[in-house]
Amino acid sequence: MAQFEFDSSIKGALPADFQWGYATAAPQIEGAWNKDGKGLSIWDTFGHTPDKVKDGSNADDTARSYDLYKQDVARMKRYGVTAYRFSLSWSRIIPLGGKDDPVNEQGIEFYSKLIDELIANGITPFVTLFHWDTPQALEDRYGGMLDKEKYIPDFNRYARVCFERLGDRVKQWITYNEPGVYTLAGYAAGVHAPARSSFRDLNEEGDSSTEPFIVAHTELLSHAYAAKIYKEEFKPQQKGTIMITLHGNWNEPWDESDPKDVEAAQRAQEFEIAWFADPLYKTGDYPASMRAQLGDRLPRFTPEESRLVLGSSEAYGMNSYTAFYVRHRDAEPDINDHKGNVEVSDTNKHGVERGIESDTPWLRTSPWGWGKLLRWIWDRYQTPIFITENGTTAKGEHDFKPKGPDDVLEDPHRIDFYKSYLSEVAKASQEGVVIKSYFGWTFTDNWEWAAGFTDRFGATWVDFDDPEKPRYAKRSAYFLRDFFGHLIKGGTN
Ligand code: PNW
Repeated sequence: MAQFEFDSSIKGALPADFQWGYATAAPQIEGAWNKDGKGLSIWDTFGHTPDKVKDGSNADDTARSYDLYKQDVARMKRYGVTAYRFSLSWSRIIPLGGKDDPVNEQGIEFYSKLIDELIANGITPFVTLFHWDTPQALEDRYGGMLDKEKYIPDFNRYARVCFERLGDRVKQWITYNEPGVYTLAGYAAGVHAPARSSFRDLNEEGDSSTEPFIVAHTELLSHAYAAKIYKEEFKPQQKGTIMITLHGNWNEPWDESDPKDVEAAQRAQEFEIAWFADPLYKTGDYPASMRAQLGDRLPRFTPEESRLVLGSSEAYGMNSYTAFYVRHRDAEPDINDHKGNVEVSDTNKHGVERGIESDTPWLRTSPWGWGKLLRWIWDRYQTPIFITENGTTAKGEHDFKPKGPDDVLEDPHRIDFYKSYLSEVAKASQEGVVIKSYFGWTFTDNWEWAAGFTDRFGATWVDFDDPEKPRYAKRSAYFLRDFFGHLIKGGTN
């Protein structure tokens, strides 16, 4: 008897070549922070700075996937995935990060073995070059991405090493993960590495009114150069695809009958998503709404840069989690505003909640917004979408006491989340929105950046108190396996 019940109207809604699995990031799962020649990243520094991480933890061990990758791949196979998205640690591959610095062969060796293990188990690797862990040496030398002239050649060289050494087997490359979250959390709010902002109670240095836009510009340009290198020097033989992954939640008008709120919601959408996506997929330039508010604080593309960026990403990598209500503000925008001068709230004018709570304050289950977002992206950019992250935490998962190695954690909140969001993916796909992949965030519980171990996003529960970091399945892992067996054409359910 089937364990879960599925809606027959969406059976076979996704194409037979649809890829699905889980996404992870090196600093959140690998551990081995100083093992086998790895250099420091800005997240090692951040974790070792007192009072930066909520529970006082650091990225030294995390889930120890560096040591446990074989059992992890075997577990993924049991979960039925067809693909796995993970990131490379730049400072594991080039410990000092720079274009003239030595390559660490042991770092290459680790990723090479992981890739071989995946392929041997029939799992397609999707590889992200950069998931927020800038080499600390580059931050120290010239301020990392604040200096695009020095940074771009270093990133190009790193990308080239990865294509050269791993591109014979990796056919799906992602340059950056969420350039927007990297710059907003690290340079506007100052709550992520490299911990810069205008707020002197929190950070010693930084300028929230300018640096986020400078760093974003560096990310777009360095992405585009790396994509050009891939397409010109590697793609002809290796025949892979290269893209970037953008973050973005859905912004819904607080009062849908007020044209100012409708406009504010669209503006919020542009500040969050079109900031990166318009230069990449639509115009080669930043949205007019951003230029109007930010003026010269927003960098300008030269005509050559604009041509380089537009069309550089071969697909739309999409990370999204939730939705918010937004209301216009009558006051002038704050100098440190990066949201488009809006007020964000959990309820709309009629008191309707944006969704039920998870264990993470910003994240509510809002499938209604996710469905709208899929169509907004498709309508505006007309580019095939690879969903590269989506998922949730659930309350109460810190108290799980496994009764044995095969005990399964019941996580109905996460199952409901995945069921509702994937039903929207299926419906959008039936309508003609081109969606090629789905990666749940995330495979195992991990180190959730500044939240430390307090946010459990995994489909697998990890006992972080045990130095061996044993893993236990959550029920949602089996739900996803069975649901994809229903949704993908020719599947078993
Ligand atoms: C993503 N938001 O970050 C990252 O890619 C992951 O590394 C991270 O663990 C995961 O989502 C869960 O947080 C985001 O506030 C952080 O909307 C914040 C937001 C979105 C994505």
